[in-house]
Amino acid sequence: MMKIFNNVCPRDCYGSCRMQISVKDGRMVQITGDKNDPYTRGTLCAKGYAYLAQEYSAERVIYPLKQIGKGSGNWTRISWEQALTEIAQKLITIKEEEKSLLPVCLDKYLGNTGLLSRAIEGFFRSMGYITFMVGSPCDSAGMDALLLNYGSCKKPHPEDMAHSKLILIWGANPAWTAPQQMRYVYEAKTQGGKVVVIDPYLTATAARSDVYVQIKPGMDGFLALGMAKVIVEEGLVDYNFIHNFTYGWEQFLQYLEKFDLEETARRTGISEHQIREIARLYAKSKPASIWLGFGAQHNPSGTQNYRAIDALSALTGNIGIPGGNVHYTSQEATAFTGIFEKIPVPDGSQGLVDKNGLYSHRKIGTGRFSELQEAEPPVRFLWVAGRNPVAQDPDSSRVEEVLQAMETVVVADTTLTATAKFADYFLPVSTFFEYEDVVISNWHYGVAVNEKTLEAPGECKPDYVIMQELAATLNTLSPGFSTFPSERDAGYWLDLEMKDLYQRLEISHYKQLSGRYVRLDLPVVPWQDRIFLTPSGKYEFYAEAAVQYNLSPLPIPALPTQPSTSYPLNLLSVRSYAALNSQFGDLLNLLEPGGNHLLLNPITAKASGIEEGNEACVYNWLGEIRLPVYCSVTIPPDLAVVHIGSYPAYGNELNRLVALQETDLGALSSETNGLSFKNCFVSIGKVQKI
Ligand SMILES: Nc1nc2c(c(=O)[nH]1)N[C@H]1C(S)=C(S)[C@@H](COP(=O)(O)OP(=O)(O)OC[C@H]3O[C@@H](n4cnc5c(=O)[nH]c(N)nc54)[C@H](O)[C@@H]3O)O[C@H]1N2
Ligand SMILES: Nc1nc2c(c(=O)[nH]1)N[C@H]1C(S)=C(S)[C@@H](COP(=O)(O)OP(=O)(O)OC[C@H]3O[C@@H](n4cnc5c(=O)[nH]c(N)nc54)[C@H](O)[C@@H]3O)O[C@H]1N2
Ligand SMILES: [Mo]
Repeated sequence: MMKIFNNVCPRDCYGSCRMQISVKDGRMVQITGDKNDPYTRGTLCAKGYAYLAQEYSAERVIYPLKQIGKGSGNWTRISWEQALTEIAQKLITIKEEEKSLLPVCLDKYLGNTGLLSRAIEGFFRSMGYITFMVGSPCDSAGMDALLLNYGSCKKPHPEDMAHSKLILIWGANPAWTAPQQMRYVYEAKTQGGKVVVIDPYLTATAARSDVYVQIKPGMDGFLALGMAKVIVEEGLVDYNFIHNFTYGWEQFLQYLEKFDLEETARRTGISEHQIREIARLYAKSKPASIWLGFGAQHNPSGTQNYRAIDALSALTGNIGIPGGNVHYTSQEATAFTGIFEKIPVPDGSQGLVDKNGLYSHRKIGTGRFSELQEAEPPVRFLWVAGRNPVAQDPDSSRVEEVLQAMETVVVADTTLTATAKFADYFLPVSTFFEYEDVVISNWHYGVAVNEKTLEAPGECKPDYVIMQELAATLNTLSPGFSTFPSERDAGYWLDLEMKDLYQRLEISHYKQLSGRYVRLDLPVVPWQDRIFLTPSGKYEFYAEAAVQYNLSPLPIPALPTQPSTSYPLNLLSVRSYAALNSQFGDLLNLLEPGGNHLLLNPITAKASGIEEGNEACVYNWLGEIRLPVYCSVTIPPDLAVVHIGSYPAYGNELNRLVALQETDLGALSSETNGLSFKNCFVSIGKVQKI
C-alpha cells in the first residue's frame, strides 16, 4: 500500500521546500513538491527530486567506521558501542590530563537546519567549557552592513518582491539558487516591472533580466556610490525620507561630491552612460527592491560594499514600503527558545577565564584551522557535524594538514566526505526522512513539521540520538561527566524547543503543524514605522559604530585585489543548479558528465593553448586542481568561473586555491569576520599528456 508523508527540505537554502513522499513497502518511490505550500506552490529544484537517488545511494555509509591512519582509507566497521566507548575515553583522558575540555572542539554549521541538529551544540556544552568554531562561512559580512545601516537584519517577505516596479538583483543567481523565488520575480515583470542583474558574468538569472550589468568583481561599492552620485545630481533624492529618517546625510553628500564617476566607470568596467541609466531606472521606479545575494559579500570589502548598496534604498526612500526594501537574510526567524543552548555545564568545570574572572568557552573563527593548533592549549579532539570543511573552507590543503595532525577527529555524516577522509571515526547519521523534526525558513518564515517517513538503513542514527548515547556512555564511565539528558525522543525535544513559539503560531503542540502551512508572524514589509535600531534611531549613512572595527563610518569600500601577471585570472566560485555546496555529487555528475568545468572566455582559453573539452591545470601559490574547460563568451576574459560542488577526483578540491582571507566585518553579527572566497586569483595551463 502506498502511503504519503510530509517532509521539508532542511538544506541551508532559500526555499525550505515542503515535499510529499510516496512510500511503498517501506521504500520511498516518489517525491513531489507540496502544492499546498503557498511559497513554493509545489515546485522543487533538481536536488529535491534527487533525494530519491541520494537516499539509496551506494555512497551512503550505514555503519560506524574506524580508520587506522588518517587519510589511509584503511577503514574497518566497528560497533556503536566500540565507537562511543573509545570516543568517550578520549574525552575523559583529555579532561584528566588538561583539567579542562578546551582541547575539545566542535565544528558544526547548517548541513541540516532542522531544530534537532542543535542537540549537537547542546551536548558539547553539557560536558563543560570547550572550544567552538564560531561565525558564519556564509552571510556575516552582508549582515553587518545591515546592522550598521538599519540596526537590525530585517527583510521583507520574499513574496513582496512581486510588488516591485524594479528589482535590482545584485550578486545573486536565483534562477539556480532560489528557483521558487523566480515566480515572484516574473510576477513583478508581468505587472510591468523591470529586472536588473549586476553580476561579473551572464548568469541564468541575468539571461532572464531586462538589463544586465557586467561588473568587475568586488567593485560593487564603487558602482553603488556612483549611482548615488547620479541620483543626487539628477535631483532624484527622496528628501522627505532623508531629513526625517536618516543620520549622516551631510557627510555622505560631501563624500559623494568628491566622488569621481569617470574613475568609477574605469574601476567597475561599466560605462558612465550605463551607471547613469541604472541609477535613473532605480530612482524613478518606485517601489524598487534590491536583492542582495551572497556572492558580492564574499569579498574583502563585503560589508562596506553592501553598506553602499543599502544607501541607495535610503536615498530614494525605498524603505518601509511594499515592493521596496532590501532583501537579504533575516536574523528574526531564528527567534527560538533555544532549549539546547540552556544545557548547563557540569559543576566545577574549568575553561577560559574571561575578563570578569569567570570561566567560558573558547571561540575560534570558522575556517581558521591553523588556530586550532596555535591555541593554548591546542585542540586535540575535533567533532565535525553538518559541515565539510576540507571542501568548503579556505585553503583545503591546510585544513587537511591540521586534521592529519590532530589527535582525534570524528566526522558524523551520511557519506565519506572530503573531510571524513581525515577522520579517525566516522559516525553514520540518519537523513531527515528517517526522524521527526521541525524546520523554520529564515527566507519565507514557514514553520514545518518533517514527518518520520522511512526507517534508517543499517545502524544510522540522528545526531541527537548519537549525542544522547555518547552522554550515557560518558556518564557510565565517569559519572557526572555530561549533563545532557539521554533517552529522550524527538517529540520531547521538539515540544520543549517550540513551547515559547506556540502562542505566536496559534497552536498548542507542534504536531498540529503537520500538513498545515504556518509561518512566523513577521511583517511582510519591514521598517514601516521607520524607527531604526541604530544608535541614532535613524538609517545611518554615517555609522560611528564602524570605527571600532577600523572601518570608515561612511560606506567607503577599499579597492579589491587586482590580478597580477603571475595570477591573471580572478576565479569566481559560484553555485551550481545541480549541487548544494559540496552535497549532491551524484546529481552533479549525472547532469554535468565529467564533473565540474572551468568556464573561460574563448580568448582566454586560446591564449593558454587550451581547447574546449580538454583539461586545464588551474593553479596559484596554494596549490593546483584540474578541470575540463568549457568556453563561453558570457565570461569576461579576465575571469574564470567554477561551480561549487563535489569533485570526483580525490584531492581536486576547488578551495585548495582559495586563501584564508577575512571580510572587513562579520564579527558584529557572528562573533568573527566572514570569509572572502571570491577574492581568488589563479593562472591556468594546458595539461600535457605524456
Ligand atoms: N543550487 C544551489 N542553491 C543554493 C546553494 C547551492 O550550493 N546550490 N547554496 C545555498 C547557500 S549556502 C547560499 S549562501 C546561497 C547563495 O546564493 P547566491 O548568492 O545566489 O549564489 P552564489 O553563486 O554564491 O553567488 C551569486 C552570484 O554572485 C556573483 N558574484 C560573485 N562575486 C561578485 C561580485 O564581486 N559582485 C557581484 N555583483 N556579483 C558577484 C556570482 O557570479 C554569482 O552569479 O544559495 C543557496 N542555494
Ligand atoms: N570557494 C567557495 N567556498 C565556499 C563558498 C563559496 O562561495 N566559494 N560559499 C560558502 C558558503 S555560503 C557556505 S554556506 C559554506 C557551506 O559549507 P558547509 O556547510 O561545510 O557545506 P556543505 O557541503 O553543505 O556541508 C554540509 C555537510 O553536512 C552534511 N549533513 C547533512 N545533513 C546532516 C545531518 O543531519 N547531520 C550531520 N551530522 N551532517 C549532515 C552533508 O552531508 C555535508 O557533508 O561554504 C562556503 N564555502
Ligand atoms: Mo551559504
